[in-house]
Amino acid sequence: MFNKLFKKSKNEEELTNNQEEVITKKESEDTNDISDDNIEQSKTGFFGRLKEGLEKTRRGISDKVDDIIKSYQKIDEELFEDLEEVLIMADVGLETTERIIEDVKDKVKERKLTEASEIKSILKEELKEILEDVEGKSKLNINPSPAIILVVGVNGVGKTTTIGKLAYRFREEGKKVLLSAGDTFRAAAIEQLSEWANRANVDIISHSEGSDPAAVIFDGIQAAKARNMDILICDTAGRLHNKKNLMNELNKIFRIVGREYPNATKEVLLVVDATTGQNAVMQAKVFKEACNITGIALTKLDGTAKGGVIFAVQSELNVPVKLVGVGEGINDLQDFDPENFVDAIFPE
Ligand SMILES: Nc1nc2c(ncn2[C@@H]2O[C@H](COP(=O)(O)OP(=O)(O)OP(=O)(O)O)[C@@H](O)[C@H]2O)c(=O)[nH]1
Ligand SMILES: [Mg+2]
Repeated sequence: MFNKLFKKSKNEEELTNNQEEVITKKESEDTNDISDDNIEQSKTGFFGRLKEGLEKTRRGISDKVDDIIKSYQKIDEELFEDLEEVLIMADVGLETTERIIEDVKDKVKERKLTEASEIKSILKEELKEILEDVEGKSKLNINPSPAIILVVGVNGVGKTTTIGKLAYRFREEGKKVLLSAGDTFRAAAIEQLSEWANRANVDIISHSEGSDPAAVIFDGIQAAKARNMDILICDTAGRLHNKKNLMNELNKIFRIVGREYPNATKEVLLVVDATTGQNAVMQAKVFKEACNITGIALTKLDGTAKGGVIFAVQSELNVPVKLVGVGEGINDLQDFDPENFVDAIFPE
């Protein structure tokens, strides 16, 4: 399926030239941080962590909805206008907000509701419905093995961190995981991924700074095959000279994957940063045009009031959000669960 997306490249034959493969076996003594995280994790639990992470978004949506309910006794047009404002302020986006308000109005009419206090549960129901629209598709494509996950997104959104968290999780599940340092744009990017490989106690394939990213992915695939890996996770650069370069480079990588790993289960995971609000939606649209994105990881939901952007991402792009990042720790990545997500924003 990747091949359809690719434009022609002349350099594929050069891929194995000039490569300096560095394979690092990780030491298991570097796991102190991880154990601390585990202790923390078991104290708060997954839902608790999600709730904690969504604190600001909750205040921006749920608390404001409570204020509206208090100031209106009966449901009327002005109440809907206030509700609309709350959603827009929470970065739900104009198009998605309008859809939500229309649907809430319909439900209110159908059920002949008149009391303002009844609005909250209707809104909650509607928000869940929007997020569940692509339900069933929200699991990462990693079965059957072998699988390859290509992680893409603009610079700074959390790609490398998300890879580190995923690698740790898969390894904890007993899977054989290999990383490939396809962001060769900066030496620091390679080092950062190596650190994560260390923490997650998995191997990494990397070349030196400035080398051909597609060549690193090529070597990653050969190593994954030779070592019978379950999952190969590939980092990519988000910081290139311009958008065209970035997309050409990604297409070249996709071509290599299509050619060298045709039977692997494939996931193209776009990482977007919730703190950028509507910009995240714009980025997702640009990437969706250029590559066959199969899932989205929405990071940095902790510490932002813009968590409402998830509704816009999901409803405007029709690409499932599969993962949510709620912190910088190794355990702060969760499978996206619409029901839990809305319950965390609207606690009882
Ligand atoms: N609070 C919070 N910070 C996060 C989360 N995910 C990533 N970060 C932080 O975001 C910053 C950038 O993350 P990276 O993983 O380096 O992002 P990247 O997309 O690989 O960036 P480039 O390699 O520059 O393209 C780091 O400081 C991470 O710790 C998250 O879910 N929550
Ligand atoms: Mg990175």
